[in-house]
Amino acid sequence: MSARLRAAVIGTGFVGPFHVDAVRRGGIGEVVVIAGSNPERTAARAEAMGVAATTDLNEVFDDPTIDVVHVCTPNWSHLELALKALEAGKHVVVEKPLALTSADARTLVDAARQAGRHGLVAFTYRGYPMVRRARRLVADGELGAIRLVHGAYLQDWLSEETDYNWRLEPRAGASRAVADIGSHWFDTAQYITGRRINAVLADLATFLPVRQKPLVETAAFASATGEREPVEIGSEDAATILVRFDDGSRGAAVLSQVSPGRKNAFGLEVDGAAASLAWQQERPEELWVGTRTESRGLVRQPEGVLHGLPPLPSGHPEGWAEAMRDLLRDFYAAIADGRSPAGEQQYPTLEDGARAVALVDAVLESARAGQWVSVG
Ligand code: SOE
Repeated sequence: MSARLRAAVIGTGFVGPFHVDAVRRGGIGEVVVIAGSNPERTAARAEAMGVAATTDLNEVFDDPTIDVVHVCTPNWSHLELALKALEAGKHVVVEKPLALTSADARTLVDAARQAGRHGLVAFTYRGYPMVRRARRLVADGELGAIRLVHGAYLQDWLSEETDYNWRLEPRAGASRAVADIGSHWFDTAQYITGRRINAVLADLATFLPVRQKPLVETAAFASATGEREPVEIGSEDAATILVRFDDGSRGAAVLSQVSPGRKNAFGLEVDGAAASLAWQQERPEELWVGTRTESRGLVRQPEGVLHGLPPLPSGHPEGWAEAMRDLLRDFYAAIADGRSPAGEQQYPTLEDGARAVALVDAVLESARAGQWVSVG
C-alpha cells in the first residue's frame, strides 16, 4: 500500500475529533496532530485519539510532511486558517460555513485555485448512502420533472434561554440557524436534485433575544451550570424560507434550533411529476418513494467496495460518522490518485461551500428587505 497522506486537525470542539476518527477509518490518511488554543483540552483530546497535540499552529503549517489541514474551529477563523494552510501548500478540509460572507468565501475558492490544491467543505449529509441513492434516482429520471423540494432541519439544543454556545456570538456571523444547519439543507437539496437554488424569500425569527450566558465556555449540545450574565442575541433561532430552483421547481424549508424534542431532524422530500421521495436523517438507512399507485420503502443495500473498505451489511446502520468517513475518503482518494483539483470532484468542493454562503447572504438580505432575492 502506498504511504498514507498525513493530516492535521485544527479544532478540539464537537467536530474536530470526528474528523480524526473519520480520516482514520477511511484508511487513506492518518491524522498525526490535533491543534487547539486551549492547552488542557487539546492535550486531553490528543491523548484520547492517540495523536500528537500542539497549541502552536506554525508547527502545523511549517511541517512539510503534513499534506492536509482540517479547519474545524469556530466560524470566525475558518477563512484565516484555511488561507494559511493553502499558502503553506496544504490541501484543506473546511467546516461549514466556509466563511462569514460571500466575498470571503470567494477569496478562499480563488486561493485554492491559485495554489492548485484540493479543498472540501464538510457538507457531511452528502456522504449518506441513501442521499446518494436519492440523487441517482433523480438523475435516472425516476421522479420525472421535479416540481417541489421541501422539508425541515430542526434541533432543540438552543431552545432555552440558558442554552449558550459560541455560535450565538456576533463574531460567529450575522446568521446562525441558516448558516449552521440551513447551509446543510440547501446543499443537500441541490445535491439530490442536481438543480441550483437561484432565489429565496426568507422570514427569520429570534424568539430568545436575550440569553443567560454562562461565565464558563460551553460546548455545542452541552449545558453549563454556575454564574451567568444576560446577553443580547442578534442572530436567528429559526427561519422559514421559500426557494426557487433554476429549472423552475419550487421549495420551502423550515429551519430551527429551538424546537423541543427535535434533535437533528433533517428531512427532505422531492416531488416529481412521476414519483416523490423522502429521506429523514434520523432514519438514515431508509428512503421512501411514492407514486400514484404504490409507495415503497427502500433500504440501504451494501454497494461495492469503496477505496478498499467493504460497506456495512444491510441492517447495520450507517449514520453521520460513516457519512463523514466516506466524504473524507473520496477527498483523500482524489489527492492520493493525483487527480487535478480543477476537474469534477466526487466530494463537496469549496465552490459548493461558497455557493451555500451566497445563499445565506441572500437569505439575510431577503429577510431585511421583505422580498425575493436572487442568487447569482
Ligand atoms: C450544530 O448545530 C451542528 O453540530 C452543526 O454545526 C452541524 O453541522 C450539524 O451536522 C449538526 O448540528
